[in-house]
Amino acid sequence: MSSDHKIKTTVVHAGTEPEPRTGAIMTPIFLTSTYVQEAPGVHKGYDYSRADNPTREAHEKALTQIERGATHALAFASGLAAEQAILQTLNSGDRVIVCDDVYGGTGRLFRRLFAKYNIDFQFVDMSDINLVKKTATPNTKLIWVESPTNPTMKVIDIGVMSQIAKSVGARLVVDNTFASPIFQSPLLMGADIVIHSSTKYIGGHSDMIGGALMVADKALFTELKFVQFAAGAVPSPFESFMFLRSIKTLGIRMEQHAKNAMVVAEFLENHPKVKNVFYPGLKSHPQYELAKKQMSGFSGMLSFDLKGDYDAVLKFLKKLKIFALAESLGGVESLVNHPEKMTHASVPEELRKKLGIGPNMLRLSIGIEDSSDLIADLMQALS
Ligand code: P1T
Repeated sequence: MSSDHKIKTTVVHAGTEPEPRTGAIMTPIFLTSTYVQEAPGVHKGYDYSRADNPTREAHEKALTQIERGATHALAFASGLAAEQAILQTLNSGDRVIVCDDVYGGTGRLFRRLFAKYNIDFQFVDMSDINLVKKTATPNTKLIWVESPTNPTMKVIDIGVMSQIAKSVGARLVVDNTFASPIFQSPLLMGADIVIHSSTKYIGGHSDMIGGALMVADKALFTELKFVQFAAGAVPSPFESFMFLRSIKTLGIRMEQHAKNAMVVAEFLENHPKVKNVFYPGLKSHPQYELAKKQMSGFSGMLSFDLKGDYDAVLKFLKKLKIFALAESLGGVESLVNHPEKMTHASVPEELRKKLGIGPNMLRLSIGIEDSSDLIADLMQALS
């Protein structure tokens, strides 16, 4: 697929070519673990499916094509498996600077698992650029950014983080899950590795778990491909097929998610029972100008604080009819999540308080339904 096409065209055709034997327009699901060899080591390019599988190959080709600036991509069994592969390139004693409000599971992976191997994770507020500059040293091997962040929707300046990373010889990792490849292209802003929880917008239908890494450098790809092969956290061919199918509608889905989210954010901002709304597309967002500069759309995620006590929050959740109370995001259906008790329960309490993730905060993943129905549902639940 040529990179000259518009993204909505690219996603429809990404990774897929008619199958040579039959002309099948969709890539077949190659459910095979191994491949017959003519002589030892003489084969058609495939020897074992943990290393290579034609359906996964098409999936990875599609991932390369949809993330602008990417030359290579790798698919993993989950977003966290993809993150783990990056960490497995580090050595004991290395340092990682992480934005302080990463997804709870990412923080847990760092604090509870990889800290055991003497990797030093420094969680900092990355909206304070000087603090990041002061924290970066030649021992810093990765600067790890999520933007917008989960769930407080902070927007981090990717270009500036790239300059800081370069100044100390570190790699810049950007978790692009919330923006999706449609609305933000970190590799074009100096990131070395983009990560996605494909479970979210790339999959888009709340029916699969998956992860992706995209890079613009062959040597870095080779290093990560070795980890993928040696550690083995690969998706199954069936899931690769499903992701290929999902990617085709990513463009139109994201357009609708973002349109609906803007309507919902404006509705909530003007509602007397709502205290704060966190959505990068609102002029009241502290980094609205930065969001406008580095994103081409504001995506479908927002958070807000409800006025009143925790009982009021529980009552509101019970009354919702369209929004389902569930973890995860990025599917076609609208979801509501309580970060403090659900997705971010593993974040240390003190940090959660500092970030403002309290009992009254709710996070919405805005789906692709008709926005008037979403507003009506929120309105009746708030009444
Ligand atoms: O769940 P998994 O596919 O392993 O992806 C982890 C992950 C990574 N990065 C971000 C920004 C994420 O939001 C997630 C997963 N998040 C949720 C399950 C959630 O509800 O926030």
